[in-house]
Amino acid sequence: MNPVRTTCPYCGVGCGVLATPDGQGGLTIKGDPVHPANRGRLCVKGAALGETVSTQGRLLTPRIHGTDAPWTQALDLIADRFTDAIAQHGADSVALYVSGQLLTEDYYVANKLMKGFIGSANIDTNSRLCMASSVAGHRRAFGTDTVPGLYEDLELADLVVLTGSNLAWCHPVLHQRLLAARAARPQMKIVVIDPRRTATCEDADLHLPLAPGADGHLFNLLLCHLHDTARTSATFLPHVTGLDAALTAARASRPEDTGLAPDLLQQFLDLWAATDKTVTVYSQGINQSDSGTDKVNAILNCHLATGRIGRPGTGPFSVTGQPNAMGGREVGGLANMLACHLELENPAHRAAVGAFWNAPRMATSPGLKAVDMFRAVEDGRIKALWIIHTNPAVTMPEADRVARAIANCDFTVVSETWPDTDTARLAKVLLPSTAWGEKDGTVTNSERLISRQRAALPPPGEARPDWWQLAQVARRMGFTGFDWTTPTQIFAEHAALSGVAGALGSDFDISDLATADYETLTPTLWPQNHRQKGGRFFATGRFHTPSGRARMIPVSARVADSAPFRLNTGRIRDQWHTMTRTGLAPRLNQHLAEPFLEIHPEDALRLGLAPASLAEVTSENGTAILRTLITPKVQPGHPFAPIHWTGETAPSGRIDALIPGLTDPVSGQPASKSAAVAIRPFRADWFGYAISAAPLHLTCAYWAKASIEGGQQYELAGTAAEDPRALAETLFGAAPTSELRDPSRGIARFAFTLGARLTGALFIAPQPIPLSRSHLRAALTQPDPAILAGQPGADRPDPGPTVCACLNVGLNQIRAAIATGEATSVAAIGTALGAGTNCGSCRPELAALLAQHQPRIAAE
Ligand SMILES: Nc1nc2c(c(=O)[nH]1)N[C@H]1C(S)=C(S)[C@@H](COP(=O)(O)OP(=O)(O)OC[C@H]3O[C@@H](n4cnc5c(=O)[nH]c(N)nc54)[C@H](O)[C@@H]3O)O[C@H]1N2
Ligand SMILES: Nc1nc2c(c(=O)[nH]1)N[C@H]1C(S)=C(S)[C@@H](COP(=O)(O)OP(=O)(O)OC[C@H]3O[C@@H](n4cnc5c(=O)[nH]c(N)nc54)[C@H](O)[C@@H]3O)O[C@H]1N2
Ligand code: SF4
Ligand SMILES: [Mo]
Repeated sequence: MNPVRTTCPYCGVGCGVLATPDGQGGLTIKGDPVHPANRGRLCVKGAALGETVSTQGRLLTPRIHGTDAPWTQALDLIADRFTDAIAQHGADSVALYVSGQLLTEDYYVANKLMKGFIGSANIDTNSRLCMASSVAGHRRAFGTDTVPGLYEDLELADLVVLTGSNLAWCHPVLHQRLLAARAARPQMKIVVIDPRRTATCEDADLHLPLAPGADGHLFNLLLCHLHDTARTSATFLPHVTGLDAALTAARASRPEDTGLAPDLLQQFLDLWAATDKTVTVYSQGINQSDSGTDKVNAILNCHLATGRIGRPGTGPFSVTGQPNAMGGREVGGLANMLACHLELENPAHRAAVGAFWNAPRMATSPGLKAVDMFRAVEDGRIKALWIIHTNPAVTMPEADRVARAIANCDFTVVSETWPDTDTARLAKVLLPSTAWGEKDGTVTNSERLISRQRAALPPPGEARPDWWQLAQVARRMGFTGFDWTTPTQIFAEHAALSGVAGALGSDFDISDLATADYETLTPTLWPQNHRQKGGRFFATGRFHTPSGRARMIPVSARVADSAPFRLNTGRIRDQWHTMTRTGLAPRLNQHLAEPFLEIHPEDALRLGLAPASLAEVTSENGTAILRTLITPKVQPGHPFAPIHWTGETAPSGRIDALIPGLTDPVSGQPASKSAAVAIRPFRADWFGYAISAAPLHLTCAYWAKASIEGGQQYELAGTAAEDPRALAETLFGAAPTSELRDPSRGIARFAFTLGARLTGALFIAPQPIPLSRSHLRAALTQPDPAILAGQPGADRPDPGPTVCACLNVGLNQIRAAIATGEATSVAAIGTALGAGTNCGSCRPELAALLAQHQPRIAAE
């Protein structure tokens, strides 16, 4: 079969993918060699896409109160309930909560329905948790939400500063492009600013472990330094207002506020000042803060003062997280935006969009932002809520409270691909959506490149696209203008509206694409109109403010008050958010398969936390139990935990249960990286590890599940003393076929077989189970008669924890190759073992392993 040219559904790099149906419902995946974002590269998540498209367990029919129902009945019910709520309680009593993972066409329909026809702006999106501070910062400085530069600028720069971005894990292909550019031009420098030592630091020339939250201080000090050393741009400053006020505010920041060693700070200031071709890349370490917008503007101030914007190799660069975070901004999917970068509160803009849509009831004021929206759900102001393509019961701050609010809402609709997500389980009506690989549309990546997603598989069951669901409900509510039969028609309408916006001065004008051939559309940079086709913005110094000049913003930098512990949160390399897709691929579960807490050795010692034990983390919002990972990579007082675990995969590992609903006053974005928490050892009576071909039903205090080849694995711990054999029988519903007990040490091990095939095994001990997971995990597919010994036989060396997920190479194998001198570089590890030679996502870890051994290699 011919490959279908499409785009990866994960991060904002927006890599082109060639997906070839294998004729059995699956897909073979390759990087698209001609896509400009990746030129054939894929990271491990993209490469594993073929392992996530199975329709087993998918939501395949609409459900009303848990019972399958025909589409007509579900759609009529939604239209009736929304119409009733609006009639009785007004337009603001209904809300849509959508996602930066929607396609532009889906997003366009959702926004048109709410803002033009229902007449409320109560549509907000998970981008509020993600990009809102960047949007607000751009609008304050440029007068519009415009990303000025291109990916190419990271390659053309002489200095790339990454702040609050773990690019190696979160935008891996862009990171690889950056490293390849530096390899070709070694004078290029990479600086990472992150309180934590991340995988991205392994390849950096300089790592600034700043005090958490102190970016505002750092960039304020930089602004003062640029001014004091006469590095500001005499030619660009006439295009900028507010320098003096910004400087006055910046003078309040002191070097000690950054927490950086004075010489390190000076090195950074001098390097930035001396390097014209500088790009500053930023992401959630900047945005997710209660001063996120100020942090963004502190960065933009430095680029504006030096005119380092819009020219090749220069500029601030907000890397977007989700595949269509940018498309959502373009259609106006945030509660305080209109469409095509027009302003909701501008009467001329509203009139133009209203006329174009032939809209009966244009929203006139901003709607509720995510945190406030769910508070309004909680207190009953929102009577009907429709959640599409996002899992807020897991990912919103104060997640327990949000989950309760959704459960108690009069009427909740969830459009999903899976029936059992934490949010889907709370819905009154569940609508089955087509998934990636089955649907058609467009997405815009971080550099404004519009790419097609194309269907390679037929829609399973009765699954329908998200745009279709929205349009059907709109029609049933009596609205006109929702008659599209294909996403092509929606895109053409969106592109035509952008022409109206362009005439009003909007930067987002893709009117040339209104008549383009959608089927064959190749990746295209916006804008696309008679004035500008692609390229960069702002080099000429013309901005979208009333004066035409950019605004520098005075930033009074502040950091969160001290607390015993401030919890930092974020992502791991091989998982995507709540793991509903990546969690299905066994190879993506090999790297880190359990919720964990990275904590500094001093803190662990003080708290009495042993390695690999469990820690109980509590905030005023909730509690989590996490595996302790003791590491000097985090600062004392600032532990880190990943966000990916859910009620389905590890109910006590839901991190957002801990995060308060504290938001940035300008953008409304939650401060997700600095929750005040208390930590103590979790006193477990027993620990366990299980593998099982069939899913297990667990009730113990702690469990974490991950899919593996042939079944699943479980980490377990309990607080009530249990008879191990009774526990084994309850869990597996059968008597074990063999067992191994050592009562004096409290150790009990059980195996379950069906004929000659191992169907499960359970290991119980009073301490964390020290056995090799990679060895035990393999037993479901590779028979091992000595499984209960827990150790590989002499003929079967233990590869250790997986480092390279693509080629399945373990830590022990890599360490051995380094120790024997077989491998002295990342490339040599690749030659010897294959590790790092496919997607390259693990190369930073290989470099770190080499660095650990380097002194010894040098000494020998
Ligand atoms: N593997 C993977 N990749 C992803 C995703 C995923 O789920 N998995 N999600 C995608 C999405 S939606 C997003 S938004 C992006 C996010 O991409 P990133 O923003 O790169 O990822 P995070 O891990 O959230 O946070 C980045 C870093 O900010 C640091 N940080 C915390 N506080 C501060 C601070 O005060 N200052 C500074 N300078 N740094 C700080 C953290 O230590 C962390 O290393 O990733 C995208 N890519
Ligand atoms: N503490 C803390 N919290 C955070 C963050 C953090 O760094 N720290 N990061 C925040 C950020 S940046 C983000 S972007 C959010 C992400 O948070 P979410 O968007 O809530 O997480 P996802 O798991 O991506 O949720 C997407 C859902 O859509 C479903 N789905 C998949 N395909 C389709 C489809 O085609 N149609 C429909 N209708 N549904 C589909 C998936 O099964 C899944 O349940 O989390 C935020 N929360
Ligand atoms: S870097 Fe990885 S996750 Fe991001 S778009 Fe490319 S393949 Fe997908
Ligand atoms: Mo995000």
